[in-house]
Amino acid sequence: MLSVARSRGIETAFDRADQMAARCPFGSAGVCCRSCLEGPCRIVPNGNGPRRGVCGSNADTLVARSLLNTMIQGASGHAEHGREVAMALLKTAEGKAPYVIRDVGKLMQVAEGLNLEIEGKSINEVAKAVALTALEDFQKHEGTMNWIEYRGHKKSREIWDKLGITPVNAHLEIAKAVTRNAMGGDADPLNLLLGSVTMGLVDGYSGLHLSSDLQDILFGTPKAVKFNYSLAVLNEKQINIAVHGHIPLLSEKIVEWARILEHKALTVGAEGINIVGVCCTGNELLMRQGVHAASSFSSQELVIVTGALEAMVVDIQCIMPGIQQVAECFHTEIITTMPHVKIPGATHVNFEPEYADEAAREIVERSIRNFAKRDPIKVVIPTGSVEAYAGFSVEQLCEVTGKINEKNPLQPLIDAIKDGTIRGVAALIGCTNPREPQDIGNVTVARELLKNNVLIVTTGCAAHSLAKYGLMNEGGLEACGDSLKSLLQQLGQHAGLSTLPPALHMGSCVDNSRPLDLLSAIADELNVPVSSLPAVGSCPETHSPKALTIGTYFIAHGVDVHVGVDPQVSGSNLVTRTLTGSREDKGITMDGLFGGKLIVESDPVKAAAILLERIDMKREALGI
Ligand code: CUV
Repeated sequence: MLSVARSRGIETAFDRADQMAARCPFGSAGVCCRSCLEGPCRIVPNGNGPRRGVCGSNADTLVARSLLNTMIQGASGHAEHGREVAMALLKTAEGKAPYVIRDVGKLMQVAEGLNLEIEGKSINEVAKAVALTALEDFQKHEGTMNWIEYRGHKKSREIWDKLGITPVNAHLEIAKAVTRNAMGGDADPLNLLLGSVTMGLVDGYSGLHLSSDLQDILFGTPKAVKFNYSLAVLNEKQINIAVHGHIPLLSEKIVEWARILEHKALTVGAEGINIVGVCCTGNELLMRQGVHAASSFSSQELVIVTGALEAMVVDIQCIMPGIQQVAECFHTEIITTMPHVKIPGATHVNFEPEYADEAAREIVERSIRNFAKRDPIKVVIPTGSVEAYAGFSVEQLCEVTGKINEKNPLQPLIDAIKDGTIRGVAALIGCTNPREPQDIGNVTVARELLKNNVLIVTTGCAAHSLAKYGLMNEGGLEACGDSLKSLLQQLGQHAGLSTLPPALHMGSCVDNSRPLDLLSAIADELNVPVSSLPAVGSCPETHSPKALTIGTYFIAHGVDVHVGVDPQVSGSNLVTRTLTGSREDKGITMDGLFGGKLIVESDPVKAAAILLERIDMKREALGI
């Protein structure tokens, strides 16, 4: 599709990435600062030129501040996601929004986990109490975030409390981080790095855990489901609507309204309405509804280049403004839906949970009307989509393993880890990045680990890569080492499938709560901290600050995290050493504090080798 775009003179992110080839050395090293009007300052820590900014900040301070800045962005995005969903749950419980509670069991389980009274209460009363408890995590001024009390692993929590970095409420912590990062604020690089860890925890608990829990309550906890991946999921004969972004509140409704209005599609000569997913909104829908996925982040513009897309509906995050320029070459209508996320030239259909039905209906009707404007000569849809299985929530996994050990569903996994059938667990997460060859890093790390019997769980656009390259269906078993392969086959039979797929798709970026829930449960069974487990995270192709914040949340639990893209901290030896150093090294390191560290390696084969080494190191320390 890239060559189709180029042959038609349509510019995409891949072309712009080429034009941007020379990276700014100051920005890359994290040593430029635009925090005040004394600057902008850029310093040269090891060469000829100024070694401090006008205010006296040195490279360590600048690099730590610029990292914290990235973390603030990441944490804010996910916290806002959580808050939006909490508001939607509240309005649903109050009968003001047209959603229903699809998973009452999960609602009760979450309410109990939050120590809420459920005896004698109606579903809506419990849902309201859960929503208000969630919203407290953006309001309270003392104590600890409710979701950390509920979901945080006790042994990790002790470390955070001792360091004084446990968040009180998301908005308070974000405001504090912005303040400490401003000119004249915090200048201590180590203190700033601890501030980054707090952002990781804000992201993890007010963003990831809170969102996954509440979305499961509203839309159902994911179960094994089949979907197809690639641009070939667009259907030439149907009205195609792509849903893109992150929050599934509106897109769930669009799926509903597409079914209701299917008959209208026939009146304009289409054979039906086909919803396809892009990025994490796509992940949300495929996990719960089996909606086909068309594209990850990098190639989002190429969905439009097919010429067969009637509308691309976007909510928040990871939406390239470039989609509008591409859409103007076709009949595709870009529809923004959030008041704080608009694109010049795009149509805006405002979304509020109260008016979800009206918004979804308008969007589907607009798409139906756009079908008449499609130019058949411009339509190019690649062929050959890949079948994939997803929906592996912790609940779904335990349902499968519970068939082997009903009393203790995790035991079969723990036994497999202990006896080496599973050498370790890796969460393959994060994005694709137009500056990197798409999917190669994600797929290579996964294949290297699978070959070595590492169980892969995956989320986000990394999951798109693995689905596209066949690692979510039976054929992908050839990538696995022998012991992992037979375990997946054995478990699959209990799930009523011929095998579990090599890569277990756990959902969107906010669903990075799920791998951590799995690890926490295993750690509890073994009575060890999460940091003792032979588990790692890998983010080979990230572009997003959110992925770095998620990585930090993993590190705060003592899980090593690999990043394949330069995190822009090389301007400070102190910051680099603190993040990437080992516990045996001199000075303070993340590994020493939390038991997990950052691994920066752009070569995916080398990265996998390092991850295996760390897995083996943790196995040895555990005595398994
Ligand atoms: Ni949140 S953050 S590109 S869509 S995973 Fe995809 Fe996932 Fe990264 Fe964005």
